[in-house]
Amino acid sequence: MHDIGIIGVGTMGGEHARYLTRAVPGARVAAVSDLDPSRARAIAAEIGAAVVDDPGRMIAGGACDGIIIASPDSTHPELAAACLEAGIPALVEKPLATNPAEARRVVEAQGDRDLLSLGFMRRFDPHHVALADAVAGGTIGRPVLFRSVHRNATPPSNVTTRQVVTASAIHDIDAARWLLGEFATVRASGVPTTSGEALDMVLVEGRHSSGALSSIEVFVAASYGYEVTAELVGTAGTVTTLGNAVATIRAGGVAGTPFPPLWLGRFEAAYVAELRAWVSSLGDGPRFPGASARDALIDQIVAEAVIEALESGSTVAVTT
Ligand code: ISE
Repeated sequence: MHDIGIIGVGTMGGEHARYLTRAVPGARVAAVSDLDPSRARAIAAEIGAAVVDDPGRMIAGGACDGIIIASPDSTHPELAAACLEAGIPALVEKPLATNPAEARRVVEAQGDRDLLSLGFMRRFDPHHVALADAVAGGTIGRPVLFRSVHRNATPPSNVTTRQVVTASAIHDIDAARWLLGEFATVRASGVPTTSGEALDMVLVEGRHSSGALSSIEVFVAASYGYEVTAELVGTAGTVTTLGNAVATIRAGGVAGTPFPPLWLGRFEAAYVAELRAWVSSLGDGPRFPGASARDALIDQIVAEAVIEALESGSTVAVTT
């Protein structure tokens, strides 16, 4: 049984605590920490864990076999570095950092150790795995286009264009790299659709080193619900993810399928699979099959190129 500590038990960290408690054999949440002590106490009481006020003490205390970092994005590099210092494995929620320089410092501090795993859960999403399987099986021929649609119902309060890219679009960037290989260049454009100045609707066009293309739409103020779909177009066919509805509702003269308000409703299976794979990797277990810290660094570099492309209106080369 592995004892896990969770730093940050807000929306994402709180769900990780519940997933670990009810759906991940071989692990239990031993301790939680949060900047809001009442939030930490509430989740601790719900799942039966201890509250540790100081995340540094949780990391260095030696009582946990692994740490999940689900605190605000800006805290990820420092906490990941603390886990490296303590030699304790960590599952770091994306992104690793909010800029490439900070991400690079963490990757360099890790060296050739394999302590950090990154929470790009689409690599465990059954829908996206079906796309990867089609490529691996040669079903669609040579993949030439990845198309991703990523819509949030409402943006985080005071969202910035940088956050739209580094906190949201970075998922699609990682999925595109995972499916088609490295980016060579990106172009991007965007529009503000709400009262703020942030470009909350962003379109990214990527060209990969293989010659394949990516087309990514990220719209964080879509209003109607949370929706993520993806498609791979190949020389012999296409593979497209299906919606995650389990039924069509007919009422009031219309028929439709409900959309979840948040990403948790769409990606629960992905998160549980990701947590099971990470817990299995602890101790003498097999290597975590998901994204590595180096993947997260390259994702961050591509995200920075997208931000530069949005600002300049030019095609930006991706140099890793
Ligand atoms: C959020 O942090 C996530 O990781 C979700 O998967 C993503 O869809 C959302 O845009 C982010 O804000």
